[in-house]
Amino acid sequence: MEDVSIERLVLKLHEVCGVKFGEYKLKSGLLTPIYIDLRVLVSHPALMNQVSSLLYQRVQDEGLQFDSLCGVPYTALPLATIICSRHELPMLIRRKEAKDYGTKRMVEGSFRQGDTCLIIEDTVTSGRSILETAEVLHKEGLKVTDAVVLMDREQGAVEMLASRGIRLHPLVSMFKLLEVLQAAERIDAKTCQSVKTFILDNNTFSRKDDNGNGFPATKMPCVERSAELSYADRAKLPNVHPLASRLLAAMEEKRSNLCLSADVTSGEELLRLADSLGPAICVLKTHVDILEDYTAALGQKLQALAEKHNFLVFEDRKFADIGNTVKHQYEGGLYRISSWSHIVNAHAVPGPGVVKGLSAVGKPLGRGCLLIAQMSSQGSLATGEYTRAVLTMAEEQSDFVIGFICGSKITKRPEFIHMTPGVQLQAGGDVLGQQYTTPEEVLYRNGSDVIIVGRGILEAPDRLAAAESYRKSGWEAYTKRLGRSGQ
Ligand code: S5P
Repeated sequence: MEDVSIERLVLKLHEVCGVKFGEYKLKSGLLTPIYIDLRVLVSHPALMNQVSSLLYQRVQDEGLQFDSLCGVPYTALPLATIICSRHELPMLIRRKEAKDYGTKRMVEGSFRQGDTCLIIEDTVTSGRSILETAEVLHKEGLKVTDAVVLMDREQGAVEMLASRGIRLHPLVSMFKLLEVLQAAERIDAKTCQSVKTFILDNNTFSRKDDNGNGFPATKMPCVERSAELSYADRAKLPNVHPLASRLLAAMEEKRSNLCLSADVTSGEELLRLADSLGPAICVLKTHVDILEDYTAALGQKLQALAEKHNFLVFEDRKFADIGNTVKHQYEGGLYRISSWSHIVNAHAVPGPGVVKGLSAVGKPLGRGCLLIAQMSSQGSLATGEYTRAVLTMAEEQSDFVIGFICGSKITKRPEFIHMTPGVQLQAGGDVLGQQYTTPEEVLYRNGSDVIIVGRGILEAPDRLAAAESYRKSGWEAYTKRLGRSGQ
C-alpha cells in the first residue's frame, strides 16, 4: 500500500469532497464556511486504508498502551475495523442503542473489567461524541485514557477531553488543513481567512478578540455555568492543592478576587501598599527585581502583612530556564524568593523541567506555581496549541501547579485557579502593547477567577478607593456568574 503524508491526505480528502467550502448550515443554525463530512470515506477504499495506516502510525508514535480499540459510531467504525484486522488487535463495538432483547449490552466484544480501550474517531468539534463513547465504555468497567482522531476542528475538544482525563491525538488540525489547501492553491487567501475567523470566533477555547489581538477569549460552550462551583466549594475539593485551597477560602471570606500588581520601585512604598490595600485583596503580586532599595528583611515583612490581612504573596518572576537553573533562581541569589513568596509563575517554553526544578524547591515549603498559558500583550505567541500544551503540563504536575496566568478559563477542572492580568475598568491598552479588558469581561464572560490589576489602581488619585471599586466589580461579576447576587 502507498505511503501517504499528511499533506497528500489533506489534498485527497478535499478531492473526494470530505472537506467543502461554501456556506453550510449547522444543526445549531449557525452558518459555517467549511463543511467536513468524512462519511464519504467509505466509498474510497484506498483512502480508507491510508487513513487507517496514519491513525495506527500515530498510535505507535505516541506509544499508546491499550487492550482493545473502539471506533466511535458510525464513520470511525470501519476505520477501527481496518486497524484491528490489519494488526490483529481486539476490537469492541459500542452500540448506539441498547438491544431490547437478550443481554442489553451497550458494548459488544470480550473484555475484562479495568481493561483500557483506545477510542478512534474521524472528526471532532467539541469532543462530545468521544466523551459519550467513553462514558458508555466506563459504565461497562473499561478505562479510556486516549483517543486518536483524524481531523480536529480546533474548537475546544482537546481541552474538554483533557478535563475529563482523555488525551486527544489529532492527525490533522483545522489550521494545518487550511495551510495545505492554500499552499496547493485549492483555496484562496480570502477563503482561508474567513474559515480561520469562523473557527476562532466559534472556538470553545481560543477565540481572539475582535482586533485579532490579546488574550484568546472564550465562549465556553463546554464550560457550563450551571455546574459552576463557588470559591468556597472549590476550596474544599479533595484534590485541590492546599495553597489553592487557602487562596480560594480567603477569596470567599474577603469577598475579593482582586490581585494587586504592586509594581512600585520602592520597598517602603510596597509595604505601605500591602498594609493599606491588604484588606481589599486576595493576592499581592510583586516584581521584586524592580525595587531600588530591596533588603533581605522585605520578604519577611511581606509575609507578616500577608498573615495580618489574609492574602497570598505572588512574585511574578516568570521563570523560563532549565530545571537546574530555575531551582537556584528560586531558592538563592539576592532575593531568596522561595523563602517569602507563596506563589511564583513560570513560562512553559523550557518544557516540564522548569516545573520540576521549581517544585524541588517549592513543594516541600508548601508553595505553588502558576503556568503562563496566555499573555495579555499584543501579538503574544502563547495561543492555541501552546496553551493546550501548558494545560497538559499543569495536569501532569498538579502537586505543584495550582493554576494559570491566562485570559480566560482554559480548563473545567475546578482545582486550578485562573488569574488574569491586563485588567482595567475601561478596556484599552498602553503604548507598549498591554491590552486591557474589564473585570466583568474577565470574570463573568471569560470565566477566570482572579483579576490582576496594576496601574488601574496605582495611577488612581485614591488607590484605596480604586482598589475597593475593583474588588467590588470583580466580586459582582463573579456572583453574577454563579447566579447569586453580589455585594
Ligand atoms: O500576560 C501577562 C502576564 C502578566 S503576569 N500580562 C501582564 O501584564 N502581566 C503582569 O501583570 C505584568 O508584568 C504587570 O505586572 C501586571 C499588569 O500591570 P498593569 O499595570 O498593566 O495592570
